[in-house]
Parts: sequence; structure tokens; C-alpha cells
Amino acid sequence: MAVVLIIITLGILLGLLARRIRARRATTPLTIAETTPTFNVVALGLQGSGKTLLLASMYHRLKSPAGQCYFITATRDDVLQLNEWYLQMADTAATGAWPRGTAKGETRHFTFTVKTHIDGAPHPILNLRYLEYAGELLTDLQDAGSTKQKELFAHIDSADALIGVLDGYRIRQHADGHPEGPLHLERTLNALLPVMLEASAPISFVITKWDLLADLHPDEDTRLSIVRNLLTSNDHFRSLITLHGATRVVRLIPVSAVGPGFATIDPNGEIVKTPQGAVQPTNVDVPLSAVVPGLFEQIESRLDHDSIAAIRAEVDRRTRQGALEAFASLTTFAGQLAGRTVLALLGTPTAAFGDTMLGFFLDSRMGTPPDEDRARLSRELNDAEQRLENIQLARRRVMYDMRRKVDALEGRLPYSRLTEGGW
Ligand SMILES: Nc1nc2c(ncn2[C@@H]2O[C@H](COP(=O)(O)OP(=O)(O)OP(=O)(O)O)[C@@H](O)[C@H]2O)c(=O)[nH]1
Ligand SMILES: [Mg+2]
Repeated sequence: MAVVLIIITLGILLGLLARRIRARRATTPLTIAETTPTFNVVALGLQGSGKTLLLASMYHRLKSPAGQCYFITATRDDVLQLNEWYLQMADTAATGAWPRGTAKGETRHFTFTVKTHIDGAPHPILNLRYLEYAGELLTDLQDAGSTKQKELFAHIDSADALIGVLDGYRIRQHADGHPEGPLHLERTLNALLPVMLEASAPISFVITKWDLLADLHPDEDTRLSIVRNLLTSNDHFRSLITLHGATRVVRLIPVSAVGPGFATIDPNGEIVKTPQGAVQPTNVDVPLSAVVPGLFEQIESRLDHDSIAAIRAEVDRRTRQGALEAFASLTTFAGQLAGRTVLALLGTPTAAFGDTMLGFFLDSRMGTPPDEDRARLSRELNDAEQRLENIQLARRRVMYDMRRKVDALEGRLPYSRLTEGGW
């Protein structure tokens, strides 16, 4: 009689417990913990080669999803700085001055988040850490006691992608037969080659200030071939391209932060803005488009795997935590022995002791429909899977858009492909 009474009491308590478990489950829908990968990108270029203006112009070009399905964001302070550079660059009215060169103490990272819309809401796809530094740190002897150069090279060593910046103005001098031209190219290669030869990260090259080379030849691809011949006539450059080209495509991307007709070279050899010139950046978004899909490809399957593992872990965590809580409650109510006795009497296999299982089991014993929880869990799993699928699709859309830009450039300028990537 006493045993029957205990069973009935425990039955009621277990019923309450089941309701509690169900209520908790209902308030914590299944979520996926996502990882947004971060890639470190370093543009390697000498003092005055055009790194900062390229960065400002690239941000300006990509800050809204105009012309592609993605856009980039940065912290408020970084946005203010990037806008200031851009506006000073574009300003032909006031003094006509360009933003000043980066000082040695101003090394910093700009972290951009590439986002796209999923179901109408912006969603992060990846982060890009872009190093901004003074070009003179690459070439000048370090001041005694300074660690800035060491820090710069540590950043370069940990880069996921390297972009070699070749100064279009100096290439122009080279093409014009000015002795400064070849000398500067030698100086550039002296700085870039040792780093790039050792790098396992993918490399690409940009020619900045492409607008200054406009009258080299009326046909743009011929113009690019002239520059390319000039570069590949250097044995060291050729060997670097052969080395990296064995495994990947190496590109030579002409860019202009300001666009055609905005600036000219005056008789003193200074780059000056033309009055009423309007900024129309050229190809400034292509260098990142050329490096990111390759980097993403390497980690994509791991990301998908991580997301699926995260769903499994979440289901697991919920069922296991539920089981523990349920067991703790059970023993508090009735004492471990009595709890076990009841479960044994009711014929529950203790191995199947999970939140969901216990919930189903108790529900069925209490006469409530056992399918309710199963249906909820399966609904939540479906939702999570659907979301995962949407994220995968969104990522692919972004990568497709980036590749499309590079393909369009290659279609227009076949000489931009320095290697085939397989030899
Ligand atoms: N015509 C033209 N001139 C440019 C362009 N980009 C940069 N310049 C010129 O090159 C100068 C140097 O550009 P920056 O972007 O400051 O160069 P940097 O590589 O950041 O130089 P450091 O900060 O000293 O390492 C500018 O002040 C402009 O005069 C461009 O796309 N076209
Ligand atoms: Mg700079």
C-alpha cells in the first residue's frame, strides 16, 4: 500500500517535472553558434606607393552593396578616418593637398566585416584585417631601440594574403626612360622579394596610379602588357612569379584610387590634381576579390562542418543538461533509491535518460501526446538546417560576386593574369 502511495506521489511529481522540462525547452529555441573567419591581408609597398589612398578608395567603393551583393563595414572611428582620407583626396577646391603620408608610429589594423543580407537582415560573412603602415618601415634602417619594424614584419609573417604594391608613377618614369624609374623598381623588389619568396600565403600585385599611365598606349591591355614586360624583364621578379605560379594564379591588377583624368604630373614631377576633376576609382575592389575566394575555399568545408557540429552539440547539450536536471530533481523529490525504484517499476531504461527522452517518456506515462516534443525538436532542427543552408548560399553568392569581378577584369585585360596557376 505504502509503495503504491509513493508511486502515485512520485507520478504526480514526475508529471510536474515533465511540464517544467517542456516549458524550459519551449523558451530556448535551437540556435547555431556561428564562426566568422578572419583573414589578415597586408599590402606591401614602399613609401608613397599609394597604399593609404587605395585603402580609402576601396572602402568607399565597397561601403554599400552597389554593384555586388555584399558590402563592408568598419568601426565608427575607422569609418571617420577612411572618409576623411577619401574626402581630402577628392577635394580639388581648397588647397588641393593630398592626405599626408603615414607616419612610422601610425601602424594599425583596419578590421572590415564583409556582410550580405539574409532574409532582409545584414549578416557577417568574414572579417578582413588590413594593415596600414608607413612604407618607409619596409626599407629604412630601424631607429635604435624602436620595435616598429619588428612588429611590421611579424604582421607580414602572419598574413593570410600578400599584395605587392607597385607604384604606377615610378613605372611611368621607367617607361619614359627616366633613370629614377628602374632604380625605384629595384628598390621595390629589394623590399618585396625576400618577404614574398618566403611566404606561403598567396601573393598578387597591384599597379597603383594606373590613371598616370593612360597615354602609354590607347589600348588598355597593350598598356598592361608594356608594364608587364617591364616587370618580367627583371630576373628576380620572374623567378618569384614562377615560384608562386606553380600552385596558384598570380595576378597583376591595375588600380587607380582617383580614376582617369583626376591628376597629372606637373613639370616638377609632382602629382597634382586637375581643377574640377572628379574621383572615379578604377578596380579598387578587385585586389581583395582576387584573394578572398581562395582563402575562403580553404576553410569553407571546416566552417560547414563546425556549424553542423554546433547544431549537434546544442541538441546534445539540451538533452544532457535536461537529463541531469531531471535526475537531480528526481532525487531531491524522492531520494535516489526511491527514484531508481520508480523508474525500474515503470520499466524505463536508464540509458535513455535525456531531456527529450525523459520528456517523451513522462508524457506518455501521464497520458499527454508524446509527439508534441518530437515535433517541436524536429521543427527546430529543420529551422536550424534551413538557416545553415541560407548562410551557405549567402556565402556562395558573395564568393561568386567576387570571382565575377576578377573574371570581368581578366576578360577585359588578359595580361592581368601573370601565371596559369598550374605550372
Ligand atoms: N594619380 C594618382 N596619384 C595617386 C594615386 N594614389 C596615390 N597617389 C599619389 O601618391 C601619393 C601617396 O599616396 P599614399 O596612398 O599616401 O601612399 P602610401 O603608400 O600610403 O605612402 P606611405 O604612407 O608613405 O607609406 C598621394 O599623395 C598622391 O599624390 C592614384 O590612384 N592616382
Ligand atoms: Mg600611407
